[in-house]
Amino acid sequence: MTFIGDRQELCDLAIEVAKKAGELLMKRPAVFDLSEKSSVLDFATQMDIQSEALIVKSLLEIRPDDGIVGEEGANRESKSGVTWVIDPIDGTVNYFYGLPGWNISIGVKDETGVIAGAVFSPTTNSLWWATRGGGAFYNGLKISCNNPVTLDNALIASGFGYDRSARVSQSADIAKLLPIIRDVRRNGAAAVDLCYVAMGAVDAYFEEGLNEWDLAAGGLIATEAGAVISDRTGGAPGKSMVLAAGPALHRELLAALAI
Ligand code: LIP
Repeated sequence: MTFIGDRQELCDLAIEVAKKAGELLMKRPAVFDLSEKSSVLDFATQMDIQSEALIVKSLLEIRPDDGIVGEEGANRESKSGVTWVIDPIDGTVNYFYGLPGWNISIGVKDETGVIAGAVFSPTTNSLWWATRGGGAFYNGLKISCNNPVTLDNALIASGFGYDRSARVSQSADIAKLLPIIRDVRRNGAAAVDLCYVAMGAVDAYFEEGLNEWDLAAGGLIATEAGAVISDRTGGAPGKSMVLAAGPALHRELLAALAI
C-alpha cells in the first residue's frame, strides 16, 4: 500500500523517537556487554539493543499496525503498508570507544520506498531530516549538497566493512582515488556521512557492505538535498556499493571507480 497520509507527521514521529533514544544513549555505561554478530569486529552493545527496544516500543505505541525492520533483530510485518527501518546506534564502534558522530537513524517506507527519515547525532547536537519531495534539513535549516565539484577538489568520506575480506576492494578504491582527490574522511557512521553529503560538509561518500538500516534515512536526506545516490554502476544503491554525491561529481566518481 502507498502511504497517503501526512509524511511530515511520520518524520516528526521519527525525530521525537530518535531524540528519546538519544537521551538514553547519552547515559553511556561504564561497562559494556558485547554481543558478537557477523564477525569479531561486528558487535552490538547492550545499548544498541536497549535503544532498538525503546524505539520500537515508542513507534508502536503511536502506530500499532506498522512494520519494523531493525539492525538488532526487530522484525514485524506491516498491516498499514508503512514500515520503520531502524539503526538504533549507527556508528556502534564510535559509541563503544566514546568517539563522536554515532547517531540514531530512523527511516520509514511504504511500497514505493523511503518516504521520510531522521538522523540524530547527540554528541554533535545535529539533527537531519527529510520527507520525500519536501526537501532536507539540518537543525531546521534547508540544506543542499555541493555541486558542481570536480574530482581533484573533492573531500570524500568512506568506510570499511566488518568483513575484513571486503577491505581488499575497499582499500583498492581508496588507493585509486586518494592521489587524485582533495582528501578522505572516515567518520565511522554511514548515516551521518550521507547527511554530511546532504549539507555539503563532504563532497561525496561511498562505502560497500551497508545494510538497509544504514542507508534508509540518510539516503533520503542526501537525495532530497540534490545528491545522486547509486551503486558502483549507477544502479540502485545497496550492499554492493552506496555512492552519494552532487550530480557532477557523481558522474566523475562512477568513471573513476570503473577503471
Ligand atoms: C556502521 C556504519 C559504518 C560502517 C560500519 C558499520 P553500525 O554501522 O555506520 O559506516 O563503516 O562498518 O556498518 O554497524 O555501526 O550500525
